[in-house]
Amino acid sequence: MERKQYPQPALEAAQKFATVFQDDGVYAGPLSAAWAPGRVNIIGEHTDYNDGFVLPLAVDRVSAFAGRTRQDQEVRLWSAHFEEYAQFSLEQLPGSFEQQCQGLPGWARYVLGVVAELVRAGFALKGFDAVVAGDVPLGGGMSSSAALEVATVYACAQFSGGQLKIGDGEESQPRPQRGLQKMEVAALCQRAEHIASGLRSGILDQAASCLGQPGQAVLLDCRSFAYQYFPFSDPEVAIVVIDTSVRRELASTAYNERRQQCEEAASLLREAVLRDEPENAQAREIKALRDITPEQFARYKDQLPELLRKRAGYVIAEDKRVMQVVELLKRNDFEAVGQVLWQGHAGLRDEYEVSCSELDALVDIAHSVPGVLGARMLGGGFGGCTINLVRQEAVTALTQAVEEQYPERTGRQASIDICRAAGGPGMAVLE
Ligand code: GAF
Repeated sequence: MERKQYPQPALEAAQKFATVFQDDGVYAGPLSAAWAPGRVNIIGEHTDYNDGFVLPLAVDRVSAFAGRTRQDQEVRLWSAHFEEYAQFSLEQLPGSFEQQCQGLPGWARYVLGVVAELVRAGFALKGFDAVVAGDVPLGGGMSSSAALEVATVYACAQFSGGQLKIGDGEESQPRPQRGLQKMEVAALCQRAEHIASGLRSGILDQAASCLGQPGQAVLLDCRSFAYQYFPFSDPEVAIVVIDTSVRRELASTAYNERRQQCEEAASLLREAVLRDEPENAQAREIKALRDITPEQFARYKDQLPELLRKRAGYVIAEDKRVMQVVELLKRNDFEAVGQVLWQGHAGLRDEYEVSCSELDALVDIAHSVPGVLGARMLGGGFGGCTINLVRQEAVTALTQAVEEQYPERTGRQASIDICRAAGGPGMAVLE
């Protein structure tokens, strides 16, 4: 196979391997690579942990491993980005997770988290040495951590000598023997994220990485895990991601608090509906904000404290926006999709309150540029990036506007990236 078809970070990691690891007779397999992409989310922010809908696509930026299987139970890693080693042992996992985590840098905790969850799920893994490289902006809202987690599963599959297989087909197809289907990979990585970072994240990022298809966005039901692809590759519309350069670890933000507020709002609304309509069988099934119809919300919202009313109002409207965008995509109506994006940002800023002045400045600037169809903050918020749908001929004008106005308004520099909907994870033997 031609090397050039592999993502650049996989090749970079492979090149570095021989310079950072010595072959002292411990290796038991060929030089191999595995990778997984980051994501952007078109619409459906903070709906995933409310059992709602999301519409992401995987991007052409990946996290990658290149390395060799070892004959023992050690995992030794070198991060090309941080230029540091990390090492842990498969022995006594998952029991030794907490203890082994202590000594590890943040990036390696995600790897250990995934490995611990794979061992917990019963897979007989093998030790390996690998270089980790990537081009997903770290902490920039394109899910670098989910890309690393999913790439870890594929690396473990590659280095496990057939002990862990990953299904390539639809979830409805039988899972491979000694293996996982793609959404099982996503769910396992979500659990790893929880234990490695303390973030009670939803399934969005890991699912988007696992399900990536070139030129397609994926509509995912975060409760049933059913998914469906929609083309998202109009040659006249660019997906422009603009990075505020503001970095905040989501675990240290109010992300978990938002999740808790949603759970509380859902439970109060359930009680209110049941009190009023004791015979309503649907009300007994209310488990999350996803189950509250906009009509029910309009009727019962005044029974919520103001803060919870704002939070729940945003989530219920955002779930509706996802379905709206899906309908608009079927008609290829990107103008109207853009309008929905502006509305999504207003909700995230004013009701859900997860934006920040830098994100708002970027969305404002984008709004003033003709040919920008829509923009909004991307991902968890509190920093990171915006996603902008932009007519190709307006990309230069947007770039100029951001370069001129953003530093003046915020004292920071933004970086601008054009992404396209790309494929999901992969693995390969390189020699
Ligand atoms: C972060 C989380 F990890 C996702 O699960 C999701 O909630 C997102 O924020 C907001 O939509 O990326």
